[in-house]
Amino acid sequence: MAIANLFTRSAAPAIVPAAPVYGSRPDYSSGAMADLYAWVDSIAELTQPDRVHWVDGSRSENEALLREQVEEGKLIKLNPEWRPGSYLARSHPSDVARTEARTFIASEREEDAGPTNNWAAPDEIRATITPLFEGSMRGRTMYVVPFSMGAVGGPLSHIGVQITDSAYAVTSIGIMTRVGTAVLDQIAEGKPWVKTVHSVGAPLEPGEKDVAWPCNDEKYIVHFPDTLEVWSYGSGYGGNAILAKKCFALRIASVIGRDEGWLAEHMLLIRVIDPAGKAYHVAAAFPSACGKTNLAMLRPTIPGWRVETLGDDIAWIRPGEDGRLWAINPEAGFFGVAPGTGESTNVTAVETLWGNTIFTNVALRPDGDVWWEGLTDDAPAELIDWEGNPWTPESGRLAAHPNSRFTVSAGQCPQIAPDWDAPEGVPLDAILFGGRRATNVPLVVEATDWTHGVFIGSNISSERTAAAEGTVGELRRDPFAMLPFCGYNMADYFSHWLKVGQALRFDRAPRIFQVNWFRKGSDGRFLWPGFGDNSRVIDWIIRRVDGSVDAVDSPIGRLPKVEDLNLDGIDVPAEDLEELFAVDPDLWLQEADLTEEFYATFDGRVPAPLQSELSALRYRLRQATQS
Ligand code: OXD
Ligand code: MN
Repeated sequence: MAIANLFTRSAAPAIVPAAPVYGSRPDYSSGAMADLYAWVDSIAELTQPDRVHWVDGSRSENEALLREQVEEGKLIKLNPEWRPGSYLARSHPSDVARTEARTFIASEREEDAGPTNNWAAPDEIRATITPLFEGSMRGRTMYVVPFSMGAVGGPLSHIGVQITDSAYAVTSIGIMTRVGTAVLDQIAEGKPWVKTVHSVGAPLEPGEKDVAWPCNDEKYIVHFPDTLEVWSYGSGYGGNAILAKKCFALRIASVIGRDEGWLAEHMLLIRVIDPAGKAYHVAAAFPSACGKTNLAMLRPTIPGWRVETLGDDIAWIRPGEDGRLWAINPEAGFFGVAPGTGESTNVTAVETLWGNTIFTNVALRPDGDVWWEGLTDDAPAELIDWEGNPWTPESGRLAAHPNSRFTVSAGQCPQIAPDWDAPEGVPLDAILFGGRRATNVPLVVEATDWTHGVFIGSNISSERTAAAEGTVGELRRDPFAMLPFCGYNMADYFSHWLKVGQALRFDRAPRIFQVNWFRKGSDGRFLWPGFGDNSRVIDWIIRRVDGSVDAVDSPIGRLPKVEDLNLDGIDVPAEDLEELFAVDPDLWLQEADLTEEFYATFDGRVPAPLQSELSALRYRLRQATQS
């Protein structure tokens, strides 16, 4: 098999002094690089691409890849007058979200994957997927993409290499991570790296014309935590194809974190600055498509408060020698949900997306810009919908897919913290757990201590959204918002959280809170305005951290005194406030029964301190029913 480089076919004439061939294999002599070369050769041997391209992360390379995708009809270049440097991709209609049912944890022992993951025996699943990868890149280019999660060389950072046959994935990884030869230098120095392989599973016969979004009906997203590998087949969707993100930075990294004493979390990261100029750091876990990006880019509606964005989806968190928890955002960009992102809901995101953005499955305007539901109050009179069909407001269907996305560099966010990529990260003051709950869960409740906070985290449940396949609206348990992302047994993960807490100084551990912006009244109306007004909840949280405000004990944790919430300038009727904080002991006893059922699925592996939190909760609730 001939493996040439992408641009060798147009190689410069011999009289031009030899310049490095674009996309060629960089020459290192270290033994560690020999391992990388051998691995790349073995994948090329298996997948049989026409060309191998080593990605150097340069601007000119990125531009060439984008240009090529436009020429091939895989990207539509948006009108530079409205959206410079930006593109629209339209996926195959069947490849629009993470495929949790096709996502596997192939740990040696089944109990290490646990009941919340699809487990597969490593040998068996290798035997199943290897034939799928055989020749899967025929007719295509195989890209080798070295990437770093976290600043290259940082103490909390980790590196990996993704092999992929999707240029769309390469250009997306270029936004979402730090790609380039600096990472190869690290590999050459012997730094461990994670191996990730991705194929869209659509080989081309000689002369066969490619389609706009190649993919395969058969999909496998397989993680091998014992050998730190990911193999993804059949999907081009970001969550399945940008392997540095969910696959590595959450599923594999959670396993590395378990073994090394740190946490890989599905959390945004912000710096909150109070009117006196004092800064606090908050991490918050919410299930997919529940407003994480909105909170990450919060514009407080209360005067004097500011928020700086540090990350919108993933945080790597490690106990420091000072007894505090330190966190970084390992990513370099945002892969956010477009619908619902608008001037009134997240003006910061709208400003971030001014250009240099890859949009996927949003609608196209006649003037060559993009649109999605919620960007503006009124829809344009005509659009091309996400499937490429003419659309008008009368069409009676959505113009953008509900899980349509933008991919954009973090550095483009107007309120990004100046030190957002500082290698050592930031010390955490508070951790929030949230979900989308129409009933029962108050606007905010504070855990009494770390163990109670872990108990709350283990009990998060939320109404399903479009970020993954499944029935939207259905209530599902999503502990720590990590249900689809924890790479090992969730009960062991609960124990790990307890253990990390023990490594902290008790007076320096972040305080833990549960929040719910989505509670509805009996008439089906949202009780809380949400968005920028969530700063009022953050304000109370910060004042709790500071010890400047009291709370009221309730059976489920500490609630604000309503008079301590800053409600200046908004009109939330007293009855709504009462409903927002109502705790119905009978309904909570039913929640406790569901917790018991959930814990029982782990065959006795849930740590005893959480079982005893459950008993204590029931005791307090029963007392409350009697009073
Ligand atoms: C995401 C997700 O894309 O959680 O961030 O699905
Ligand atoms: Mn996410």
